Amino acid sequence: MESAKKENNNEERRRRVGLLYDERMCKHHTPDGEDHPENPERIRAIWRKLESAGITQRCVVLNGKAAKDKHIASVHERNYIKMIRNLSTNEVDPRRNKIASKFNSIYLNGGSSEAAYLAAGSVMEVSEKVAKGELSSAVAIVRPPGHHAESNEAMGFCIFNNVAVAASYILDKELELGIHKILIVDWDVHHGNGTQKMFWKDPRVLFFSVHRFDFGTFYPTGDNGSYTMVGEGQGAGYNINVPWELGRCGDADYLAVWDHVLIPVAKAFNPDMIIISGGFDAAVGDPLGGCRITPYGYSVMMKKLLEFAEGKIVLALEGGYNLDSIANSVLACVKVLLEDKPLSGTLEAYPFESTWRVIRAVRKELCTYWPILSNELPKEALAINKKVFSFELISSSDSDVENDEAFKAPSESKNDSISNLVENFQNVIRPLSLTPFEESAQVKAIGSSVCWRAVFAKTDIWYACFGSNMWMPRFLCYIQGGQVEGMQKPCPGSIDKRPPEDIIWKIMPHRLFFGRSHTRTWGEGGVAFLHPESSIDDKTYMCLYKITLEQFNDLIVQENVLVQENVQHDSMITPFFDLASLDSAVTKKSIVLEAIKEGWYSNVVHLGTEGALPILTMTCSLSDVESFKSGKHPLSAPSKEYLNTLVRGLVQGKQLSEDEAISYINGACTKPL
Ligand code: Q9C
Ligand code: ZN
Repeated sequence: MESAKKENNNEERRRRVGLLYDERMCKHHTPDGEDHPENPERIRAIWRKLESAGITQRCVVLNGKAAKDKHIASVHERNYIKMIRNLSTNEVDPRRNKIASKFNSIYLNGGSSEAAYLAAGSVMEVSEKVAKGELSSAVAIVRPPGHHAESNEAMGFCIFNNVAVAASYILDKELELGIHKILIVDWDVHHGNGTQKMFWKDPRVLFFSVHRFDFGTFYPTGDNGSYTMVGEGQGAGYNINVPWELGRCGDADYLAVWDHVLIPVAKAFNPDMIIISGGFDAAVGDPLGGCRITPYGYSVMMKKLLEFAEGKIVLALEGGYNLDSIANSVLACVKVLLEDKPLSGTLEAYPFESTWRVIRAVRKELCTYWPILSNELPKEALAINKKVFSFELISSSDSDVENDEAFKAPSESKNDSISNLVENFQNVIRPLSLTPFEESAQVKAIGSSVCWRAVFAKTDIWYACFGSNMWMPRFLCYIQGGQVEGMQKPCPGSIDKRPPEDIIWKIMPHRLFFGRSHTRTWGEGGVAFLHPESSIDDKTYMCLYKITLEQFNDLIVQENVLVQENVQHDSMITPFFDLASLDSAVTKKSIVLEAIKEGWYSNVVHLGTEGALPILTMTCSLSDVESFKSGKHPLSAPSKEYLNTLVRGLVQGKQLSEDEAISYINGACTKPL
């Protein structure tokens, strides 16, 4: 009954959502058909997704419209506009290639000029309709993107700054449209350098950008994306940058920024309209961004913005290079604009420690302009974070966090390790400041359907290897997928394909030996094992990779050949090695994983810690060692291919010369166990 009433209500005040798409914007592509991440398939994929989800017929569909030079001229220089206008439409034109090569990360072809005018004009068009109230909100699926474009310079796949052109246009018609203040939210993974410059001194436009910064090394590089860049003159305080220190940021990080920076400032600024520079290259799966916002994350970010400016929101596409990710993310955003049903999904458990550091820095820098930012941040969030990161595993007894009754949703999972994990997290994590509408989602995320990957992606460990994985290209097969010289079959790789964050070498007091008659990867001959127990007489070279607990789980699966037989393996649902396993590995030094007892590398050994992170390796069980000793299983020297790989690892890792490496391995093969 309640829901029927709701539906009626929605029917009455159905929101008119504009959707702009125009195939002519696909005519901009690389001149020779070379692959490029910013390609026409991007907007086609989004459009197809919206069509097949039945969304287009529920929206007001609009065609593109070219911008006029006089409107572009409010943010771009006349000479630059002229040059873009006069780009030839010929299939081949060496002069055009020469122009493109003068810019950073720009290609041009015969369709580029038309597409650039359409992209800018289309964002103008939908913005005007939203400003007038003809549309409640709108999404402009445009390309080329715009936010890197500066007044006289194309860059970063952008030609005209579509969002800046539109915002200027709307404010120039201030008296007619009644829009006096515009909030631009740039959630593209890259800093919106162009937009920042164009409104640097303009208090009518509050420019907010959250982006990977990596201390100035991430594109577009340099200091412009720093949180110290707050605007100037009348515009001081109206430019807000949230620069991530590293990749891998996800829903929890973005929502923390929403809750503790953007939303409080938006309340104070009280915009008449919001334009989102909606890049989706911070989405999980994006090849350039390295972040992990889910479609649900985008929908929550969107929903929170919908509370402002009477819902007058324009979403303009910027970057985003994984076709599935961008299509699903845009779909999630449009659904929010249609307001047809409450959001559902799961949230990651907690933001990075560095996220809180950045939020603190931003708030401090801007609190003179936005006094609401002077308040202290909730302390407990930080304390909880530290605990998880330093691996002081928390049992219910030593938890210093008060129990939140609403938080104790019963676990639906019958699996023991999951229940343990849920229990651990219930004890260490409290919801962030939540508005009622997400509270249930957060409880659900941690209570009943833990997305272990999202959680484990935030937890680093050192994986120590002593075999072929010492050679980085071979190890990367487990992360990125593939097959290197000497391997007889490819690896599928991890779901999280990012390379290790750090690599170090250590020598450990454990016995290295070689056993088994053959392996599927290397053929005839033995492979390396490590005696799980230490003995000071032994010295083994170990290469340590800093990877996530998620990647470690995917590694365990592949090391034990559990994948190709069964693609949808249990490990997709349940991690083999969870925090409870880690707890026992640390206390017992080594733990044989029940679920993969039949594998040869099912024993995870805790070798110590490095920078507060545990060092873990994988080897056989103690009983396997006994079987090797008794001769029940053969001890056997490595195949030539396998030996080569080990030697390469040791040599390229600058541990030993080639000769030394060979005699090191031979020594380990010949010494009795
Ligand atoms: N070393 C947008 O997402 N990368 N632009 C160039 C050169 C350019 C991204 C790397 C990335 C531009 C709109
Ligand atoms: Zn981008």
